[in-house]
Amino acid sequence: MPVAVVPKPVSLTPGTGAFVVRASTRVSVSPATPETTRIAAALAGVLGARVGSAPAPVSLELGGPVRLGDEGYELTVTRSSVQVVAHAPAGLFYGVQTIRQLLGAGRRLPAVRIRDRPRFAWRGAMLDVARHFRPVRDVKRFVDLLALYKLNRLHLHLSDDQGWRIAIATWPRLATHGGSTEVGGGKGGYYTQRQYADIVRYAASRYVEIVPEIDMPGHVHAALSSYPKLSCDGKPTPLYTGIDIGFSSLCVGKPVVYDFVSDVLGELARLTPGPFIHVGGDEAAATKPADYVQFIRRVQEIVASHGKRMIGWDEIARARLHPSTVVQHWNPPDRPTRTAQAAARGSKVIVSPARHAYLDMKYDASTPIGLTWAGYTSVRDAYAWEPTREVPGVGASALLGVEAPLWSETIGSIADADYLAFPRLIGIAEIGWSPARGRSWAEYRARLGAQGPLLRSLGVNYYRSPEVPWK
Ligand code: TNX
Repeated sequence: MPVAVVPKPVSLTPGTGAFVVRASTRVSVSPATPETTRIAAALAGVLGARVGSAPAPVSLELGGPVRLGDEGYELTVTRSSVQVVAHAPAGLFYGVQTIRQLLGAGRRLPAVRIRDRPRFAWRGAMLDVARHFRPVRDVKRFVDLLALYKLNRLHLHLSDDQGWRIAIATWPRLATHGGSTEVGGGKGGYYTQRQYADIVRYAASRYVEIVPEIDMPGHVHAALSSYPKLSCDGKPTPLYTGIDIGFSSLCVGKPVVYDFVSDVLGELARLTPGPFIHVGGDEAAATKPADYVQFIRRVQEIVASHGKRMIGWDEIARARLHPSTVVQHWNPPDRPTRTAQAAARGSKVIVSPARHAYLDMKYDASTPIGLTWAGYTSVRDAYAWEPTREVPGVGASALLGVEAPLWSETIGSIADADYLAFPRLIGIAEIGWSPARGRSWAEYRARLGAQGPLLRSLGVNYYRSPEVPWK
């Protein structure tokens, strides 16, 4: 297998020979803007080379054809040169990611010609930093791995029953009290607004947009413990460190709840340059159905009043949604949802089917961590599915893309997170990027196996699945 790129490019033609990177190799970029120069410097870092202004054997060039879109690129490697051409900087960036994979952990780039652009606009992953907190450095490292596989959205699940993870100036106890523990009783933690802004900037420089989620009206125990007036009985409660779901609710009839929602979402909207705010909305078993629908409609107006588009888990489709509201579909097929009705009224859909895309499911019975409620999810199960056939009534035109959530009830360390996310997340990345035609498990597993040296060189604790011929 000479050339193994994941996600699989739209077209790839192998050449003969290889370009060998030497200490004297130079990288040039044109036009040299601050943004393109940053991308060239990243490539130079990967090659152990330097950026020069003179024409060089390794070149990045804007001015490629419009049909490449914002994220597409063309890469040509010969024995004597490496050239990436794109229409926009993100395309140059993705060309560089392909070069990283071609190099693996070595110094030789096989001669090749690649033309490439993504299938879906939304190629995401989600980190649950609420059940177990992850410090900023872990989030940045995860962003780096997303970018390597051309994923472009990181959804941060910032609040849940067990913890509140973002400082809110107008409601300070959310973080200082609500963020002070986690599942299992560890010390938890939260991001200051400055740290959150740092994550947003770091991700943006890798073409990853941060999508913040505050989950409501359920999954709010940490908020109720911080501010008992948000609950219907108003009684103080201790923090919760177990893993049950569906027992907490904001008091949907209290006016103060909407002040809270607007203050929190307003601060988050100002900190988040991307257009989306995720409001959760899942598993609100402690909220009466009529209250739930009313609450979601009001929250939708509040999100709009802060200039953002709302996203929610598929339960939000029980309420009448604006066409600009996005539904994230997760429930298994045996549970009725109203995702298709929302799509028929114009809402776009992100698919995160629990049985394929939930990175927190065990691979098989021998997996030491993970949950099993959606079944075991092998590396193959996470790859061999087609997003346009996942939700009846939701076809290609309604799909924004795919996202893989990593819920963290059982994840106490970054090594655990790596183990569940990798290699399954790489398969989700390919589903989001590559054309459906030409994808097959038999062919993919060999390309995936070829990622081994690069993953090891990056210190990723991936699951050495026996399904994959690891190099
Ligand atoms: C369901 S998926 C949840 C989460 C859990 C997850 C565990 C969804 C929207 N809600 O609260 O963490 O299952 O797999």
